[in-house]
Amino acid sequence: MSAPAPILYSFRRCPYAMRARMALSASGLKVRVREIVLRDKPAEMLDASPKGTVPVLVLADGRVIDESLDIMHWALAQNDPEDWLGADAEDTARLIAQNDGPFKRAVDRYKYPGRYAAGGVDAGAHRAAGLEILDRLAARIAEQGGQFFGPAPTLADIAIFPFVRQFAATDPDVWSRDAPAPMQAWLTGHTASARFAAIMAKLPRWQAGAPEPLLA
Ligand SMILES: N[C@@H](CCC(=O)N[C@@H](CS)C(=O)NCC(=O)O)C(=O)O
Repeated sequence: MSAPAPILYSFRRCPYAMRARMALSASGLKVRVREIVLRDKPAEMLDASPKGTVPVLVLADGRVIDESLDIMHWALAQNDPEDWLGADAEDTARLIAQNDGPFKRAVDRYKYPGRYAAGGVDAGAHRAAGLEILDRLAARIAEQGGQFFGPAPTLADIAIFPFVRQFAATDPDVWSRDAPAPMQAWLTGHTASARFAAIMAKLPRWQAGAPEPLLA
């Protein structure tokens, strides 16, 4: 008998969980999804990973992978039919670090200025900081022919687009007016993909004993 499929604790709208689901889906591996809500995390998830962030992948042998990038690498190391790991690793890591650091910081403060500092922060300044990063990425995309490393997506594109989507959704009018055209086209390509639609399917909240749908 084959080992049971790994379990993914996930939250549909979390950009880190999205990128993990994208890589797991691309790898074609079977994964059982437990959709959680952040304000009421299941004890089973916290037992596996006490730090309490999604995504968390629990393997059949009990190993736990609780960082989204590690989940992406784990999945693609087993099966990478679209060669997402084919791009330069150092450059990939640099792009992702910029995203997960300064860009994510700008997105959070642009989107929720009231959550940071008493009296809030200046959303416009953080929007501008985000757009500055996007301008540089857009130049790269234009030069490379559509994605960060040539015409086909690689790990960096997939790891980053869920965060750019969040930035864009904060104010769609600003996005269509101010975001560089290559970036708009890049984002639309990713969010309009069949795989993205599949990994964004709405799932009922998991509770102990409830069925675990397989990731599409
Ligand atoms: N570095 C982590 C970050 C994951 C993360 O921060 N996820 C958020 C949701 S988008 C979370 O679970 N936050 C905990 C909470 O809100 O309680 C990763 O890449 O997996």
